[in-house]
Amino acid sequence: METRIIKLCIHGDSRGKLVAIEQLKEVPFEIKRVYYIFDTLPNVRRGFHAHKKLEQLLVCTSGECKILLDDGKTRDTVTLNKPTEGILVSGCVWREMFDFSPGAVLMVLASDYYDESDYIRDYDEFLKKNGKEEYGV
Ligand code: T46
Repeated sequence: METRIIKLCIHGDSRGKLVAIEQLKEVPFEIKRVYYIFDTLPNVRRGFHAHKKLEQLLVCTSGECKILLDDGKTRDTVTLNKPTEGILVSGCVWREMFDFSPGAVLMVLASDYYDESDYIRDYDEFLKKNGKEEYGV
């Protein structure tokens, strides 16, 4: 699975805390796009796709949410609930986001501009591309 947790450094003083993320430093790619997901209801599940090339760092800057990551062979669920920790997702990994707490904000730094042709939104197509057999999902 081409994913890993990235710990982000806190610059704190008596006024509060600050986290900085720079391209090719905390993230191993050039940042072309930033988006964030908020006001997602607790019973909503989003995502349901993989990317062909895009690399992303996902940080839950406020509240909590869960991310299911599936490379066609193994499935992991990661809980994001710290503004100082993100999950780096590279390679063709199926993702679903769910269990958003009230007020959760999921910020995503992406290596490229939005491009619908980079999405694989069909799970069978994803498994075929990864050369894996479906395994009872
Ligand atoms: C991902 C997960 C973590 C844009 O117009 N520009 C954008 O940059 C993005 C990300 C989305 N959109 C439009 C496309 C749809 O009409 O916003 C709408 C919602 O997008 P989507 O259904 O793809 O959202 P999620 O939450 O299922 O997935 C998003 C990202 O699309 C995806 O790359 O990895 O968050």
